Amino acid sequence: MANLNGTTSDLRAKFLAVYDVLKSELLNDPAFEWTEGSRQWVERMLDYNVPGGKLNRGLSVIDSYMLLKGKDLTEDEVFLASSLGWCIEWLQAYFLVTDDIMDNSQTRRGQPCWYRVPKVGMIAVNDGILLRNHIPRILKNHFREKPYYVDLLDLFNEVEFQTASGQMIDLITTIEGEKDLSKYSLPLHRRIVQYKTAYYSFYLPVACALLMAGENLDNHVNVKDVLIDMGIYFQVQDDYLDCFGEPEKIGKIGTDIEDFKCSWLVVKALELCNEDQKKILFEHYGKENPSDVAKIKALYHEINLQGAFEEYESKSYEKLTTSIQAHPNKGLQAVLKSFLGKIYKRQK
Ligand code: DMA
Ligand code: MG
Ligand code: MG
Ligand code: MG
Repeated sequence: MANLNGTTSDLRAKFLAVYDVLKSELLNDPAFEWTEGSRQWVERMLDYNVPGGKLNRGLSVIDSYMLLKGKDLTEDEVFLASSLGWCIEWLQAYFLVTDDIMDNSQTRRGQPCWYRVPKVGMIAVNDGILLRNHIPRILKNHFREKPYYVDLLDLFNEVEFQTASGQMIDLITTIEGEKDLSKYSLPLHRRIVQYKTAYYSFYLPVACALLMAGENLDNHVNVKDVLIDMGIYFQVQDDYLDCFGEPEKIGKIGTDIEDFKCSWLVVKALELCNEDQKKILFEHYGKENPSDVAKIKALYHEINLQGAFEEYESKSYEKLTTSIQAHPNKGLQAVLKSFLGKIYKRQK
């Protein structure tokens, strides 16, 4: 059985074994005439980009399905839940490969971003498209006969659309910010992170488990609302770690200040700064130069943004716990609690 804070090492091993099965099916997809070179490229690309993360999203499909069912899973059920978990990890890989290009990032998961690997470069764009195309291939191979197949396809399509739309507003907002930084606000930040992060990272794993359990997603809007709030809290942590996290722990070097991002930190800074401090913010935010970035970081320390974040973190935890306790279904309560336990005060 899984405990409240995650999956047992046994389930983790089973989950990882499913990756090898799915990969080998994709490398032998009969819809393409494979050559040694093309097979090697895709295998290296998958191994580099799909399995190296925390795997929280993928593992939580098995976790959630188990908590919803309330008893141990059959081998077949573990395989199916793992496959859906891997579809989410594939979706994540696709978004990260393209996100790193657009954000001009250096590292991801403790290694160079895929597009920075020699001989990869902009081939990474097509690799992203391939990663995205693998999802319906996996779903077709394993779920075609299931009564919930159409709902599954529809779910992945909808969540992908929401995420891509979130990425779009994350990027075009910086054009407005460059004109007038004071346009950045908490409601704007909330809208960006709800779409770019919350749907695919928090709602999608639980929605997959609900579909496997034969549930109609329309009956679970309140679970969705709590998960979206949790996803927003998760992305605020990501924004915080971009500046204050240790690259060795988070596996990536922050770029939000250079990229003029509407990060939670800059929004909060606009709230806390006096007029003189605001001038520094307006003058140095969004510049490539390390000395500009250093001035912004010094300002963040001066106004104690870390303290403001800690306050936000404990308030969010309280609010989320209250909404979880208000939930009528014990199985779903356990699912939500397990999610919150995994991310509260995370350092990576
Ligand atoms: C992440 O936003 C959102 C998606 C859909 C990848 P981000 O650029 O803040 O992520 P990271 O900090 O991991 O680059
Ligand atoms: Mg990024
Ligand atoms: Mg980004
Ligand atoms: Mg980030």
